[in-house]
Amino acid sequence: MPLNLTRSRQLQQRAESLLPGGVDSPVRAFRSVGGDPPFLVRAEGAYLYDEDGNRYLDMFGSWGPMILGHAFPPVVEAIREAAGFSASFGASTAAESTLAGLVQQCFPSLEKMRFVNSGTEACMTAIRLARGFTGRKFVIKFEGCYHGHSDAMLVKAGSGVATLGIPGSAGVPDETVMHTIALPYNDLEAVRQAFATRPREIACIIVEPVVGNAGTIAPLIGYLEGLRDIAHQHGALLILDEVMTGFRLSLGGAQQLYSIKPDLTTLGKIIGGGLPCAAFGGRADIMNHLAPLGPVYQAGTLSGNPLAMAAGIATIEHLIANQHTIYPRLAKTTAEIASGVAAIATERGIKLTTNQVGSMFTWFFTGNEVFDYASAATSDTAAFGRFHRAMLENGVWLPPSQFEAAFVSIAHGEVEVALILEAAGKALRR
Ligand code: HOZ
Repeated sequence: MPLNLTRSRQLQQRAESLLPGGVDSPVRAFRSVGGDPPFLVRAEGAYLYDEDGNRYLDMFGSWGPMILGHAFPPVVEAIREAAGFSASFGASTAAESTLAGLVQQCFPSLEKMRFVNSGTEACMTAIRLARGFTGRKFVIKFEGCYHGHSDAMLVKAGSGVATLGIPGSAGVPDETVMHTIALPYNDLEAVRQAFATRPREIACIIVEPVVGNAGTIAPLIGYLEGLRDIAHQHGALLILDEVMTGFRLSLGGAQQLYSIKPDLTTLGKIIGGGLPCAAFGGRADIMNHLAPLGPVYQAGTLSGNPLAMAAGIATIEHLIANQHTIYPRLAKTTAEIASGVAAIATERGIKLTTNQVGSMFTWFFTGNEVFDYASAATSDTAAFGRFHRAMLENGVWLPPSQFEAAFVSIAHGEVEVALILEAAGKALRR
């Protein structure tokens, strides 16, 4: 039965007259999966509710932040309390150091850090800092990895750029990306060659340690260690972009899971408990190059915003206190969902490759193993689009792109696993 989305369509018309594409971020427009997005009015736990009264099981978690589920009471309470004291000061507060202390407890490699408002800002500034610290210009990134929408990173990017099937972005002059080197993920030889071609010119390697923005792709054994070793042999820095993986794959993110100590790390999403917040940090000698201590400039009126700090503190305190139950449970629930649907596909002769790391996963509509962007791109995106639309009609909201990870929260349990398997049983057709 098609969903009744009458009010959503009215709201979309108004939105389209005021906002380009009716959205504030391109992938929300559902262009690559066909159909139009329901307009949401509230969410609780693992469920989203739209303006027409439809309910959906949330499998994208606001693109990652909602690890505790929606409207988690301690987070709601913390935001409420902070709001009563003012939404913004633009001056220092104790909460910034409280959150920084909690982050450092989880990520010991962040000897110092700075809070910003988005993953884009965190990555853009971490790269500027790496360039300022090393005095070098070139940056290595990987195809299908997405580090926000700063000019230098819009080269062979994942997320919405891959979703829309475009090479980069108009408005980015060639001169701005001439120092960005894009290489295939999981290929150390390509990295060695890049350093051999440009010895002493490469400032840093930035990588999603587990890719989420081309769909979920895990690093091959030894890959992350290899990146660190090659970078360090050549006097370059390793930046782990843990905007998605931080606090998600383990309390200490991918760097804890894979025992890799980067020079710099970027964090976002979960760190703000759903409010706009991100951070970058790492070695103190590098971070001390930031203004006002050093010559690398960065600033932000709303950085360290008190509401975002409060939501982040409440979220991370809960994760720390319950880490030994939360992370194993998340991985178990995710495995049940990911492999349960994969089994249905196999039974029906549908080619599906399932990649899962902790509570991130992707069903790629391909028979090939997916280990880099080129292999992810062998997916049948039209088949994914049909699956997405059918799942939505059956009450399950997947990320609206083949090239985005799905996320599970602590609000997902046995009932939700059963619900998604039932929906997939109806949606998966040859
Ligand atoms: N980093 C987010 C997921 N790839 C972006 C979400 C969006 O594009 O709206």
